[in-house]
Amino acid sequence: MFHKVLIANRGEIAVRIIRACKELGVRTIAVYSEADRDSMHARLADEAICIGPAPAVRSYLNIPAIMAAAEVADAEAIHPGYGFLAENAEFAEIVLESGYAWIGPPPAAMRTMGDKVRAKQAMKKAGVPVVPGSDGPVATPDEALEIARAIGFPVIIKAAAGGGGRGMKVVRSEPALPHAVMMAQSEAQAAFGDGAVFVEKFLERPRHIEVQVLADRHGNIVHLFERECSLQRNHQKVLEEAPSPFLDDDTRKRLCEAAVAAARAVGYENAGTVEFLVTPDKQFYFIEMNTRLQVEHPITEEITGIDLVEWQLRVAAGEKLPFRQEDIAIRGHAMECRINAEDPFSFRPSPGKVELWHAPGGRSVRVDSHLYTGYTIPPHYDSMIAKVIAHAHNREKCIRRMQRALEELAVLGVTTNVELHRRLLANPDFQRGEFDVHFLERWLAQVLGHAG
Ligand code: MV4
Repeated sequence: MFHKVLIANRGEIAVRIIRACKELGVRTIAVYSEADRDSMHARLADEAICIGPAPAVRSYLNIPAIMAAAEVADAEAIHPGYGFLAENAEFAEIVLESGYAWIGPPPAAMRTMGDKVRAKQAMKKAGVPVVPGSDGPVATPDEALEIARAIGFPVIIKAAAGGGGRGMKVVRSEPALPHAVMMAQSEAQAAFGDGAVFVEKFLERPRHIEVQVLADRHGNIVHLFERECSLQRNHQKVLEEAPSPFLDDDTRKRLCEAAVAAARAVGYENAGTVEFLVTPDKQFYFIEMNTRLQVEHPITEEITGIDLVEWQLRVAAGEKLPFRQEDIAIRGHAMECRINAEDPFSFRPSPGKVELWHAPGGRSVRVDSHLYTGYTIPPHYDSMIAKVIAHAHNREKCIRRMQRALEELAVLGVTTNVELHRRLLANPDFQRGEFDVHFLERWLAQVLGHAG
């Protein structure tokens, strides 16, 4: 195992990784921006190095500053967490070429999956179902029209360099297509420096279900079952659960096996997530792979009993996975509520001083957070301040446990979205497990419509 790991991140995920390192007897190096001098991650690590001013481009995205910190502190390996540089293949290459271990997948796998067109082609070749559409990028509106006529409207135009919902356009009729293609191309060029776009059938009312995979350097790849991530707003997940209340055992098995095939096709190593859209008739289609640890990884840890960050470190150090697929089972149900410092209905960020922080506790309640009473939430980064995770024998008990946990939670001084979670947990459609990727926004429009 490594002796010393640098964590190139902040907030709750830096704290989560530091905790895993400590439990493995690994020394930790935190990096922090000038806005994060008093942050929990800088305090908990064995060493902490300031890497620049508050704006992320000058600190958490500043590759030379992070590499200098690794050199000065004599790091052996670098864990990128999520966001920031986590899916930057160039950063991973620099880390490896500088002689450090990269606690993440091979850069080549990151590159393939980062290009949504190449990813889709690789998946098709591997026999993983993909959404019908163009086989590669479409060069002209006429080419897009030909494909759209063949697959039928509605279609969706996506940027090859996009992902996570960025750079998408839904087109419902023929006359609207040429303009949408040109707009999508110029927007993709401006946003990503790559104007390539592709066309696929727009699936109505799908669910977003993703599969956690874990792979070592010796060719062993396992899945850790799925997470139901349909409850999102503006492509930001709000509440996630595992397993999905929608899947039957047969669909689950085929979905999870497809995820392992996806990982194998790109030579994947470390932890990763394969995202699928699942239609109301339970057809599933690969959409993208996230080549990093995800925010919602704890719900998978709760239902499988496997510590994902521990295994990220172990496989990056060359260890073999000691469990086979048959050894991994789903135990009960888990849910995560993302607690953000924001107005619950306008969603405007609410940074500032936390006058009181009281985390819930008790049986099978986990809180992953970097907050403490007296901490000032800086305005420069994302607004997530805590993840409340509940685990129980079944979904109904899990909802009750989460409701109980949120009743205990107290945050004073800043506005949070806790009330949104309370209302969502009480919603009959949610309680029956009946929702798709558009549910939350539809419901919010309804709730806000009545309020206004
Ligand atoms: C789609 C889709 C329907 N059909 N692709 C959004 C995030 C990214 N990972 C993929 N996304 C979608 N891809 C096809 N072929 C629906 C979504 C989608 C969505 C689309 C429009 C508005 C809101 C959405 C919320 C979640 C997913």
